[in-house]
Amino acid sequence: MFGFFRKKKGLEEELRENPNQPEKWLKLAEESERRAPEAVANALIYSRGELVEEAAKIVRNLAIYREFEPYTEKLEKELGKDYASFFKGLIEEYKGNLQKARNLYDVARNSQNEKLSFLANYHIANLYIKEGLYDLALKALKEVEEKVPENYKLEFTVKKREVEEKLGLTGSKILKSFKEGLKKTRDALGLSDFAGRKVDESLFEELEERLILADVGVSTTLELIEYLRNEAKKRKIKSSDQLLKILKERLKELLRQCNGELNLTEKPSVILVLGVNGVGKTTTIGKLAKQLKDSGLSVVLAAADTFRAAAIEQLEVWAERAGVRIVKGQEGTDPAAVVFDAIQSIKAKGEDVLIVDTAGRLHNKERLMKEIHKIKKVIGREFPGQPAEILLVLDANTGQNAISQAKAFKEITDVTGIALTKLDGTAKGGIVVAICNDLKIPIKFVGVGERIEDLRKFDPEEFIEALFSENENNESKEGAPPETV
Ligand SMILES: Nc1nc2c(ncn2[C@@H]2O[C@H](COP(=O)(O)OP(=O)(O)O)[C@@H](O)[C@H]2O)c(=O)[nH]1
Ligand SMILES: [Mg+2]
Repeated sequence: MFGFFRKKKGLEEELRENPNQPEKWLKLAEESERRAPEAVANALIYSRGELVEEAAKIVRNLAIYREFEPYTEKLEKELGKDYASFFKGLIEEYKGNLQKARNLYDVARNSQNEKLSFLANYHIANLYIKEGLYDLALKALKEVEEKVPENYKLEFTVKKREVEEKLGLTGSKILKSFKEGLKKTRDALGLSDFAGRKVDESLFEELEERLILADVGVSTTLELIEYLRNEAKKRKIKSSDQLLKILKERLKELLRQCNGELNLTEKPSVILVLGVNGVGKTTTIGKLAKQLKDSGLSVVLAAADTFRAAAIEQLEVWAERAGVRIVKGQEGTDPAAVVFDAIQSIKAKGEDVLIVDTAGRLHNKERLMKEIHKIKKVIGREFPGQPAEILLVLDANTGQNAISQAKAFKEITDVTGIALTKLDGTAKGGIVVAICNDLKIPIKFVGVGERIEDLRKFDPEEFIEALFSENENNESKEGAPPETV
């Protein structure tokens, strides 16, 4: 303990005496959030730009974009326009000025330094993704595919796969089942009943009822209706079709705040999966393992739900289906010990991702809290900064109860994302909106069935489109090959 503090103080002193130690500046940036902006700039300058990937990662991970801004001038003076432009680009992207960011990255992509040129290109691809220009994104990603630095490999592979999925190059079958899966919620909402009506008090009342029926939640529903009333008055809306359009846009806007990507920036990355019994943790882990594996990553599962032998066996079945390695212990073993073993074996084999299954006995909160904290401590000790993801699994069928569960888990630990399962066949799909609005936790995945391919990255746009789409009577025919013309 004391040794640690001495070491930290020593680092700052050492750098004061001899600042020409770029790696140590990086270390300081990681240790002291307050000094991070200055330390990152110095790491870059003293390494003559060699540490650009590491520096960019710290600026992103610590979200020190704004604090870093004053240092871009110094970068320009010391390292030239290329480097300064890249970091200015990061800052503009963060502020949402995408066009400005792209112009800045464009300057940096011509740099002589391969790493800087890669990063600039990679960020340009990211901008295309943000703007929904997936074909351009894929082209940009392919251009730099040969030059991906080691510590970007994970992120790069996942990103490329996502873009390919968006372009329908993979997984188009899954897209269909997502829309099918939401059928009951769509029926509960019954938005098609509102078509072609005039906007009056009874319309608002009925709409309110339907939203609550679909589990959008009382407070969120009231907010939405209030918003619609105001907009209707302000924009003099007369027809229900226009009103529904406004509702749709509003819902998309709301859900966009909860859009989040799986954080896999480090190698290895650890994903800790939490949630009460029966919500679908093990199933979700199996599906996720398969997806990550298909995108080229090596994945290991840790069976830290040691409460029941069946739970371990079940994870084994999923590991086999996904074709990934599993680390397990006997029933009743200390879960943290299983995690420790998994970590040791990953260190030895150099694998990419560890997913930890846990037991979710929320009725014994004290004990669960202890267990989770112990697991987290073991992970953090071996892999500093991990787990990168604490994924909470919630069952859409439980409706408003899912919200209480999330609140209980939030009290126990930080939750970085939600996987919402069983959206297929539930009429309570509106819970997505309630979760987003009430909890403000990113929804990273939705489960739409029991098969290994039935896990989707949550996409607000797609979700709302599916809710508002018409039910097709010939849905079953959709899978048939297209008729030739
Ligand atoms: N329909 C449907 N069932 C699911 C989904 N995810 C999980 N399940 C089912 O939910 C049940 C409990 O899942 P399990 O993974 O064992 O939950 P755990 O106790 O949290 O690990 C199993 O029967 C799964 O097949 C989903 O997205 N859709
Ligand atoms: Mg389980």
